[in-house]
Amino acid sequence: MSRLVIVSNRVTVPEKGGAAPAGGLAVALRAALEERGGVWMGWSGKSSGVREPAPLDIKVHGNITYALTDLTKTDVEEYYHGFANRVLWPICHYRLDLAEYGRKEMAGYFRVNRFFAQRLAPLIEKDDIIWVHDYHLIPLASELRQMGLKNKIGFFLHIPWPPADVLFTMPVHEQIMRGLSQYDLVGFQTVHDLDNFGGGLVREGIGERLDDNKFSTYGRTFKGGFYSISIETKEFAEFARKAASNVMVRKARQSVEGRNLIIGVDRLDYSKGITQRIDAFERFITTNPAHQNKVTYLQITPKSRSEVPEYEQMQRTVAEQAGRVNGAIGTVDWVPIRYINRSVARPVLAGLYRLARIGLVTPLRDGMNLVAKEYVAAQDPDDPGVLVLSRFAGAARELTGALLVNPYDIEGTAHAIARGLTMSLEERKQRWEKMMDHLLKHDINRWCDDFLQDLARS
Ligand code: ADQ
Repeated sequence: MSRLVIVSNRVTVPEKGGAAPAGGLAVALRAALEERGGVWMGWSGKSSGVREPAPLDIKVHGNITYALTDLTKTDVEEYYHGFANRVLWPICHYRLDLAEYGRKEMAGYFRVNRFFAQRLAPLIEKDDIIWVHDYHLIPLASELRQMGLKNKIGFFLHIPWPPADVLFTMPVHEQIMRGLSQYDLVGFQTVHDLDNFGGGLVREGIGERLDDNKFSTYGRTFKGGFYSISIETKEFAEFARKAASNVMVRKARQSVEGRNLIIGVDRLDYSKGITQRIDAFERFITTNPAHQNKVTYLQITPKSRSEVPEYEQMQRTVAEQAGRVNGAIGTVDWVPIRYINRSVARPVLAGLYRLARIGLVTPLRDGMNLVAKEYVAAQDPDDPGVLVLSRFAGAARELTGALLVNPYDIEGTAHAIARGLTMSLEERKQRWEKMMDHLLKHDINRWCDDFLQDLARS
């Protein structure tokens, strides 16, 4: 079996003493690396003012070598905050209005990708398979090919891929498409993203879609595919089952005694539809007064990307909105919305999901959305809750037992909340079982194996 080299913007290096890492993705990628032996390379998260960066920080754990590089402050500003998070992220989430094109940032993005390639190349052996993750590193293969590398290189995009009309508003769209053509396998979350990619190529006359999801463009033929990312279903269900004895979960349960809990869990990001969701909750209460004082909506939202102005603005907007709604519909003995800006340990999160009668997952656009899958996995099989899910999350294509909503339709989402709270046990079980069966068969390990098998065959 070939050695595996994974490259992603950030790397989760295990803590000293082997403490469990945060998410299922890190566990699965590490398992794949352990099995084959290999390297995981990425940015250390540190930045310095000097032009000449320190040598790679190498850490070896068992079969895995972690290789971390620092970046300069300018690199981080241009490549990460500038192009990745202020151009590619909004464009891929269909938010043309938020994209900020700056030549400096675009050049910084390509420069840092070249720098990554220069640092990575000496670590690569002839038969290694290379797996690059996400929108930060699209041009990496192209840089590696220019350095003469012939290895198999695969790419997986964790976020949506937009249709041509949206993508081509980006001044450097052609370099981005050309960058993707240098991989042997380009993986998307859903068939919809894959079709957007293929459609864009054909419509602009820069490539052809051949049989079996092969594409031919810029003098190369490569394979496309869709691989819906998932979670460590069994382990997460086990966390949730055991969480009943956790102190924080017990406290949470006592504090909502006699009320139904609705839960929302998202990074603070405009793509997650949090403001629309709060509006929908308010509408639900004002149009269903019988539920007043009978529900608590818990929104757990750690801050993210605060250096980007749109995110900083959003922190204020959501906090003000939650306060306004609590003021408008709350009573002396009832705070309708509990809004928390912190991360929660994974086992506690599993326990909170299980307490909630409704999981409210309503992104305006999302590559997949793992919260939806975690909510399902955490439910009590004898008394499962209801998932209210945006039809614009990749997960909606698989989680067909959810109540699907259009998150822009505030009344429709309010109606789904009401329907979820009054759904019979029989219907809840039937919907949940269908989703849980699917998640047990399609877990994160299967996602990882499917991608790597196709890459090896490509
Ligand atoms: P994200 O946009 O970060 O991921 P998501 O898929 O929901 O979105 O993953 C978030 C993860 O963070 C979940 O595992 C969740 O449990 C965790 N999380 C969120 N809030 C938390 C909190 N307060 N405390 C602890 N944990 C918290 C991107 C894409 C998604 C895609 C993933 C994986 O935007 O569409 O599903 O990558 O490919």
